[in-house]
Amino acid sequence: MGRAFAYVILGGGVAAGYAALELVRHRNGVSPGELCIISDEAVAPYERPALSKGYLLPRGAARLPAFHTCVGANDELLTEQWYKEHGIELVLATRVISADLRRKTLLTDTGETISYKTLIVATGARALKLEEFGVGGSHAANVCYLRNLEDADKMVGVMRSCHGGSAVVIGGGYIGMECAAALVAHEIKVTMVFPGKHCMDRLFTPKIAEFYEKYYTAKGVAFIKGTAVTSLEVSDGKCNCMPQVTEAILRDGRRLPCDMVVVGIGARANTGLFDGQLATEKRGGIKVDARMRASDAAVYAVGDVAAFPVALFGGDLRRFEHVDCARRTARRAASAILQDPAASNGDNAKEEGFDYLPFFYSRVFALSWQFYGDNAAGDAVIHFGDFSPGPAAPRFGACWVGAGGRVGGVFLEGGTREQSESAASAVRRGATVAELAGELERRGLTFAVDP
Ligand code: FAD
Ligand code: NAD
Ligand code: ISD
Repeated sequence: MGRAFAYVILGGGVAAGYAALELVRHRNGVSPGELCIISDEAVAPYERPALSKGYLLPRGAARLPAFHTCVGANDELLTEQWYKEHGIELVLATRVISADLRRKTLLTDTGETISYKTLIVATGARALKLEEFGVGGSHAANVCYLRNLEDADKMVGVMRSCHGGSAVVIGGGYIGMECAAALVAHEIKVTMVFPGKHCMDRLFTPKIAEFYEKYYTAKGVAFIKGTAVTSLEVSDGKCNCMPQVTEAILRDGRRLPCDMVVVGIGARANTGLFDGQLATEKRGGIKVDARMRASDAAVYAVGDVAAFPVALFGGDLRRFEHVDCARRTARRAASAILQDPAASNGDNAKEEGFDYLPFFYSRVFALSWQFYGDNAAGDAVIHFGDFSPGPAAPRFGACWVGAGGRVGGVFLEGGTREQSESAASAVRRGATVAELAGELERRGLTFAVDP
């Protein structure tokens, strides 16, 4: 059996929702029956960031339908009903198991062949498993990953059963930091273990990390850095119980008894369906041009899975695992597919890349940070503001200095909307550090260069 569509979006996450809305809203639009979304998740696209924040709260937690896309961008809430009303075929709880780009067909795990004229690949990324690092135990009832709603439901259940107990968090990145905050809110004692010298080592400087580690320590979180969990002690699941982890064992032999484990050890782009069919980037994304078009002209890739040329970085190929990028690349591909002249990004789009300013953020406890630009820019980082752990509402930041003393990247903790706008604008226009300092000072953030 088979069905045919003009447009198929493969994947039903953030990028899928934003692409669908853009396709519907575009002045050339899509007609009912033309668009299909295939997702192995059981629900319509939603704002994934909610899973590690509002969803995990002990009280007043966020639940669907409140965080379907595109509410994260203060836009319309796309419920299943919305897809129905717009004649969009939402094929849920269905996994695509193979893709034949020559025939323009996708085969699903229900045995259906779905064909397309244009395919948007929005398969996102998957959480790396402990087993990929030689550690067993992911199957245990109290080991939690966090990528989708099912994972989040499991984590909520496990946290509720561990109130007053202890957790080991493996990994000191985004998932580790955000989940540790949620565990503290559930009154669970947390020990974080990761191999780096400090938390969030892909982005934070040691000085920024020191602030957050002190803040977490004051909340009762313990850090064990520069080492790894080499095995998990798993009970054998007697009496019809599921196996449970009882201890995490570190490389140096230390044993950490625990009631639950949360794992956040990185993600990999889901590109496997296209191995040998699409050009890929060496760090794992599907290579696309400034219009998000892949090496096969009928295929576009968006979100976590896409490595695209960034105009701001002279056309360097980059792949980001962040929601703002998913939203913008999705809209970009949708406009390009329907040939909106505005999507051409100017005459030099092909050469210079997509006009995109990288933006990352996180919210934990009462803290909230944003980052704009490139933290690989230049060598020098200037820290400013008050890094002492004392103030209830800390306000500080860091500026990565790029070529010619220009602002390459800016980090702000506790920044106001105006300060964030100054930061974003400084990176975008390549302002000097002095210009940024002046602007932030005028907007109430003292920019004192470190001694
Ligand atoms: P996804 O949203 O992951 O969607 C991919 C979809 O494709 C999923 O529905 C998946 O099930 C489906 N799929 C994959 N393969 C197949 C297949 N073969 N067949 C059918 N369906 C398939 N970013 C931020 O900037 N800020 C945050 O605060 C933030 N918080 C996050 C919190 C969590 C818990 C996680 C996991 C990520 C967070 N991110 C955050 C990252 C952000 O959510 C991702 O960058 C974004 O979701 C990427 O969108 P996407 O559509 O590319 O991928
Ligand atoms: P990450 O790359 O942010 O962090 C991985 C962490 O695991 C690092 O601290 C790393 O040192 C550590 N690590 C690597 N191998 C390890 C090992 N064998 N043992 C112990 N630690 C190990 O990845 P993540 O935190 O798992 O996040 C997964 C995805 O979710 C990413 O795409 C991320 O961007 C996304 N996410 C983003 C946000 C946000 O932007 N606020 C929030 C949550 C999740
Ligand atoms: O997607 C990301 C992310 O989370 C970062 O910290 O890109 C950056 C790079 O890893 C560093 O610029």
